[in-house]
Amino acid sequence: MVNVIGLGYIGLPTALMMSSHGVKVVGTDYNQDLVATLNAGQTTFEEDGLDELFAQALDSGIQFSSEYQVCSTYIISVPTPYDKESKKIDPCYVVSAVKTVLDYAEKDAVVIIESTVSPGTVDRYVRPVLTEACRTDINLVHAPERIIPGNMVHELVSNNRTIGADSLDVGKEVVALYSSFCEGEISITDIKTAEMSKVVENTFRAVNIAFSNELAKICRQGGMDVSEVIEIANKHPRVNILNPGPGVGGHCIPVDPWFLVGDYPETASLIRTALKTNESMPEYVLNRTYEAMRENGIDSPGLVGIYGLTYKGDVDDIRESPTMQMIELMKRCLAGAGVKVYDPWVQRDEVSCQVHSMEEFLDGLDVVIVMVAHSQVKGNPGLFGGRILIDPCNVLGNGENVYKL
Ligand code: SAJ
Repeated sequence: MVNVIGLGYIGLPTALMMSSHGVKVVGTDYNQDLVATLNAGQTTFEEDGLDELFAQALDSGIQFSSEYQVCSTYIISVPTPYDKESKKIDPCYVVSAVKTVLDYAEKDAVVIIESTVSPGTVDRYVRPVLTEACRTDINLVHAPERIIPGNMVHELVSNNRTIGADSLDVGKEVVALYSSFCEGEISITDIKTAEMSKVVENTFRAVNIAFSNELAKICRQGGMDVSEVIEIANKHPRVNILNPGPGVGGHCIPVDPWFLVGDYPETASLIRTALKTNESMPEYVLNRTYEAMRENGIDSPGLVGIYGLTYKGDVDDIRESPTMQMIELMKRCLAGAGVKVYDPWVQRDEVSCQVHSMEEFLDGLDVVIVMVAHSQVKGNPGLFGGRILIDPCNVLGNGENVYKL
């Protein structure tokens, strides 16, 4: 039996996937409301294919509880927040989950940490917990996830994976477990290499997005169309530039690379600069908006509409979203004046300037910033009834009233 600890964005789909592939699974979360929702037959967030997977897992007998289980395999997928000042990881949830697991774990149990952690976290914070509890029989493993919100269910099956373990035998045992559903290649390595490679994957993406954001600024200054430049450059067989945008959100790409900057402040200078470039984008977009307003004889700063609260298109997740960063900025610089937000994917109230229908949103607005590329807006500037549109995601297509980055 496998006890999955933490039933959030990663733990829940992983638990469901294992269960629907014949592994006996109990999912545990300390949030009793979440457990009650799952036990009432409902999933807790929207994701393509998740409801179908949930139904299969229920048929296969998955159980949900707020209690840890006595068993021989645990998967820990709890959050790993980071300290916004020091930029270092805060492993408190991982450490506390491991401590509790030790009260239940059978002898020689395998404890798999899926949560993203900075390189060295297991050695520094988790191993001492085992020593203190006299549980050096426990086999620690790091098996970082790689799935992308919006395509999680498919990627869980098809992505390659990494297993970091202290011994090849334990590594192979864990490979066998994940092979129950994973069709990708599974590499076995040591724990620190697994920790590092995960952080490096997200850092690679952050640095490359920063490159495209910097290109957008250069092209604007030099009077060139960045999308066209990138499109042409990408025809080179060894060039693959990502897309500039209004900033980088989500709980991974704007967060994980800071672990390296926090731990290697002198060395990680390129990474620091890249992160700062990405963080500068909401302000850049706002300035571009005010510029467009002035060009059109509209009061600047005046009332601005922001379409999209989530961190990317067609998800309901707002963690670290560029829109939230932009609203914070407007609060600081303009005392929060002049902003209205609407996101068809977010019905719950997240910010005070939020409205819940397109009609209410467009009422009284001259300018809309389309911060998120939800499918609804793709190639569809008409949705906004002729208003001036700022399109940092480059989704609307060309139009007289459409301003690109
Ligand atoms: N973005 C751009 N330009 C691009 C691509 C993305 O500005 O060309 C922005 C998006 O709009 C979004 C942010 O970056 O704000 C991140 O979005 P994403 O879709 O690239 O990635 P995430 O955060 O949803 O998921 C990432 C994935 N990591 C990589 O692609 C290396 C995923 O595989 C990881 O599992 C996940 O982080 C994680 O949990 O670490």
